[in-house]
Amino acid sequence: PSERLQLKDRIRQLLRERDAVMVSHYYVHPDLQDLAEETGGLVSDSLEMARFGRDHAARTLVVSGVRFMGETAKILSPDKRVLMPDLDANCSLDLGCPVDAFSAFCDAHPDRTVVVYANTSAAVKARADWLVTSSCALDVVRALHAQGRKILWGPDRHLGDYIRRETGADMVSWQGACIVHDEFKALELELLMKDHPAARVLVHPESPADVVALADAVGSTSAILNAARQMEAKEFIVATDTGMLHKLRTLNPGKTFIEAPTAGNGATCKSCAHCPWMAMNGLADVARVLETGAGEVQVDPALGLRARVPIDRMLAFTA
Ligand code: CIZ
Ligand code: SF4
Repeated sequence: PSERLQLKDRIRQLLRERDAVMVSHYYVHPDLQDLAEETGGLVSDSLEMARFGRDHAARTLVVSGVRFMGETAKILSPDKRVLMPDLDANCSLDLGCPVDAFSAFCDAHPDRTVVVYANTSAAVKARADWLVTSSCALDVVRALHAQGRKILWGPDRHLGDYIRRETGADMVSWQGACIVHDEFKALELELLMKDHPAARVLVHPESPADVVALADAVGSTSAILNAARQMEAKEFIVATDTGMLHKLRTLNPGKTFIEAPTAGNGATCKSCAHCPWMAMNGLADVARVLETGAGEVQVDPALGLRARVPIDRMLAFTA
């Protein structure tokens, strides 16, 4: 523990010396979430992380999360230095949506408006008309559908299916999945609900449809936080990355939060409800990259300019 406290103090000092600010995702280790807040930074979802980084005066951003979040920060702030604790922290949605194959899919549907999820590479964003995160996806697609547009969606198939069911939009979808949310299991969830009949069920829409169908509230990390705060219940079952439990518990001291069940157990599940890439972010890494300048995110400037167009559209839509 004393080593942890020393590291935290060292990072506080480095942030001041290097004119840097920390932004952390809800799914990273609690230490990185708390430190971001204690030092004037932010812990949030990818949409608010991107906006905060763009608007903050610091010349260096330390982004604790996964690769696409660092890239998005760099695209919005090309003149700032963006550091990540581990540049290998990726995402199964990003990895499962290579730009060449995705572009061919878009080319095969020239009549469709291309809407992509934030969890994609800069190159895939550059191919898109719209970028969305799970907190604004429904509203953006609803607006496009109202204008009579047909949608090409990617890469998360469960989120795409959910948006189609909710909006009635005409959508074709890339077939990617998040290895964390894809593993939540409806049958096991129903059994857990029987053991906790008063519990409310909160589900992220990257989860399979039969899990979403059992939810009392479906939505992004920020929507899940709001639902937990507003609902009267004392107990909640949560189907999203377990990193989220830290914020849920600190903001709701009188309430109990239970992890939704995934396939298998520690020996057999792939992610066990915690993203292995988010878990690559640590205090020692933050200190190291601030110290040495390693872990700097690079995005080709011309590509960044093209990728910025759909991101700016989203930020203006949600302003
Ligand atoms: O699952 C993710 O990576 C999420 C929820 C990203 C985000 O939009 O914050
Ligand atoms: Fe990607 Fe899923 Fe990890 Fe989020 S939790 S970064 S969607 S693999």
